[in-house]
Amino acid sequence: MNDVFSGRLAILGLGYIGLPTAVALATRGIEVVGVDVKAETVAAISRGDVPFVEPDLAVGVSGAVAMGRLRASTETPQADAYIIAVPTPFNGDRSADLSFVKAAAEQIAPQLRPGNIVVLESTSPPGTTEKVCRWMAELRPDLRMPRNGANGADVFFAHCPERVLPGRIMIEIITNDRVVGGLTEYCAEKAATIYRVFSKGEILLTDAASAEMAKLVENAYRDVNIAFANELSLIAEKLHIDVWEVIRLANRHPRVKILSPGPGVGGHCIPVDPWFIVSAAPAESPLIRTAREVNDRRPHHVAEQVVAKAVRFRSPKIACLGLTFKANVDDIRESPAVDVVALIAAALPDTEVLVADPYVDRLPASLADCPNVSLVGGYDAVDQADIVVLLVEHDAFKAIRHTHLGGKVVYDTRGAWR
Ligand code: SAJ
Repeated sequence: MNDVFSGRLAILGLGYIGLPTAVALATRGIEVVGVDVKAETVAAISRGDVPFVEPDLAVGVSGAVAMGRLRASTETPQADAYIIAVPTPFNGDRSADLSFVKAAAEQIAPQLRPGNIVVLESTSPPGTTEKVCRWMAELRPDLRMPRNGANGADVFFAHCPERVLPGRIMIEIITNDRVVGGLTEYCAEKAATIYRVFSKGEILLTDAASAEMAKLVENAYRDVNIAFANELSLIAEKLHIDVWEVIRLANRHPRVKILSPGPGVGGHCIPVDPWFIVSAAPAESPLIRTAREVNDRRPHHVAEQVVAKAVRFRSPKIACLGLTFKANVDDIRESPAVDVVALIAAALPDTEVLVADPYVDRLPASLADCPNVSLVGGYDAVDQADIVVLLVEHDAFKAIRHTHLGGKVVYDTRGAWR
């Protein structure tokens, strides 16, 4: 069967994934209601505005709202299908905090009717889609829930992890292959009808736990590979070898593709998801755990290197270029650059730290309280500084000419000025 969904769809969570998904569906004719607990997010989207920067998203939101296909609300309406796209942070013990998923399930439950589809998109440990079904079953004993081998469920549950890259979301949401894991085969087939509305990638049907695990594994794979690059950078420093040159040469082997060292691994996914695997099977995952530890240690190492350079000056000024978690996005969630700045400022309380980032117009709370940290323009920061630390390779920073950096101590953590 190759059916395509038509009807009304509610998306719970209008963040980096929920909102682009809402736009992808609405601009292809689906009536979408976006639901968010934040009243200001709902108000912004209702005006056709976007609460965060992502290329091509703003035009999609304003178009979908103007066409009357997308509206936002703080209340969960009745719909034919529901997509849950809320955050899944981790708890103190690094297990997954499913409280937002549970709250979403509790909001949907009273609205459920026979024939509805419920898709969990939030990154979740294996077994979570099953849990969502159980939570809803408790609240709605009148509905038949899907069981393998049994026919005739009233509601169909599946997990379809998002896999888009921030900065390329509106492209990748259409072109990437999608994994759709159902609680039963029929559930997967029903959920796939939603993704056929807008996806040009292949839709791969599987069971829910495999889909959940595949997503975690994708990000753990990347984390382990970045950790390898970061470890190489430490080894090269010790041996006085240029790590970028070594990687450039090694990558000319047809089966070698080493990633780039940097000041650490940020964002909401890669530093979080591997812990869900480690907490589910701790004894079996020493490599994944170690990779996390190697990457988490990076901001400390970078800060220590900067401090070691600074003590050679009497009263140096340090420019830190970049605060976001990666290049050309405005997202500072779990950003290692923020940590590096905070660590330098704390280690050198009498030293002025000038921070610049074209995507950030206000210091985050963790830096706003540091009396020796201020936010200035990129060229101002460079001009005034004795030490220039490149933390994020935004295009605007890559364009800074070498002549501008002359006479300064330069620490390029991204290899962007080579
Ligand atoms: N980084 C490095 N060196 C590299 C590559 C990245 O230090 O060679 C750093 C970045 O600077 C950043 C972090 O790693 O701090 C993560 O950046 P990223 O671009 O690798 O990934 P994200 O977090 O933007 O998006 C990832 C993607 N996952 C994979 O590529 C396997 C994306 O496809 C997922 O949808 C997303 O996580 C998610 O939501 O899970």
